[in-house]
Amino acid sequence: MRLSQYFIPTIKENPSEAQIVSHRLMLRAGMIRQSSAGIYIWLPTGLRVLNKIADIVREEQDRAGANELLMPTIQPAELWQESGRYDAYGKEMLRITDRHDREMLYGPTNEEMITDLFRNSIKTYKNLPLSLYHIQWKFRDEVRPRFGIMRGREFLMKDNYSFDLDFEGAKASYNKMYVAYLRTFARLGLVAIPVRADAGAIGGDLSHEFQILADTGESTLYYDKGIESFDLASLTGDIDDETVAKLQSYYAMEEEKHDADNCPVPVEGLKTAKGIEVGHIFYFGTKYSESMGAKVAGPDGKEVPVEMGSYGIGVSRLVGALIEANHDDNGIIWPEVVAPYKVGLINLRAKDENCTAACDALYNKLLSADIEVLYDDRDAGAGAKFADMDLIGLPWQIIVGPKGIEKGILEFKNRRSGERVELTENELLVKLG
Ligand code: P5A
Repeated sequence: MRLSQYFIPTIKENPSEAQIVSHRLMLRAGMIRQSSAGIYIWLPTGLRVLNKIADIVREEQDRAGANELLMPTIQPAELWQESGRYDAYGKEMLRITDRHDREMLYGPTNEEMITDLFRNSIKTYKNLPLSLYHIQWKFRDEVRPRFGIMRGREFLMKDNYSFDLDFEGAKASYNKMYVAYLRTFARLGLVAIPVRADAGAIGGDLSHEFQILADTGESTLYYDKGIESFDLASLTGDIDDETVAKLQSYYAMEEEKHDADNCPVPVEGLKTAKGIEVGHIFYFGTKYSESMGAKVAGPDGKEVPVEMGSYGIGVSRLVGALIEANHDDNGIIWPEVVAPYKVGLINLRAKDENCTAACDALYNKLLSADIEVLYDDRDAGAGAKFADMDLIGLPWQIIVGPKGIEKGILEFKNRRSGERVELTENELLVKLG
């Protein structure tokens, strides 16, 4: 993409409404714009990152044997009246009436709708276990939307739902998702600590939150130092049951549930930190299947309510969490796997015909090699171009000026380390390939 044609309204000054660094940088780097409180427009750069995160989430869901489908954002109130949550959900639910005066709502989550789909489609244990998910916008009328997309009212969630015949099956499905989550966050280069959690409004018996450590996090955590020996950011390979059991045996709890007097870990073995909740998984048994009559016939022919779990990842929140974990004073530093483009090409002298011809040729070569490149072809000063490129945070920069062209070399900069090396074009293409 040529910057001269790209819609990326960057901002020089710090926006006064932004309290945390990720919100500030997302506004400054032209990734999002607020439409109304807690509701955002995703601009091209923000959308590219959002889609890349969603792709990684999707790959790990598919690897775990889950089926992707897409449920609507608007749901009928009846389903929620059946489960008993229509009143319980309170003001956080955005309620809508259609032209026939039917009560509808903008879905804050999809347990009811998926249970309805299940009861209309599956009748026997022979079709189990079953795992269904979608990546869809949700709406929760949060009391205090804040920190940009981190706590939005409209946000993108991956939500998965598992169906099993019995508790053992449900536990296995739960652990499968637990592993998928470890892998997903590790692929994003994040340390996400699985924390034992209250099931809250979703209801249930077993639940973990996945928390990214960050000073700006909204939760305070207490956890066994031993967890650090797991190298969570590298857990991308096969993760066996033993590792899962070991990790789950470690103490990790949110402040509200942490009881210092009865904590199994001595104070010196305990760490405390702030966290951002990027995922939350629940086993809740027959809570919805019972109230909504989702039953399957078991091997003995007897009908039983199906055992369920639900598993959420805050896809849009992850954009903010990734920036909290990857930035410096100059801007964002994208990990390669989610970077909006892999490399930025800076033409230092757009008015110079030779320089522009060389940059254009290199740009085309990069495109032919399928390397995602953002080309700063604008007629602007070098300082402004460097500042913008650092702010946007692409992992690599190629800096091309008339002097280098004479010598047949290009400058290649690593955004994270700041290291600059001089390379020939071939060397550079090999490095990026
Ligand atoms: C699990 C999937 C659920 O809704 N039902 C379906 C269960 N869980 S949850 O914890 O309430 O939400 C899952 C994840 O969504 C993100 N999230 C948000 N992101 C941005 N803004 C919000 N207002 C918001 N609320 C929830 C979190 O990452 C959470 O873990």
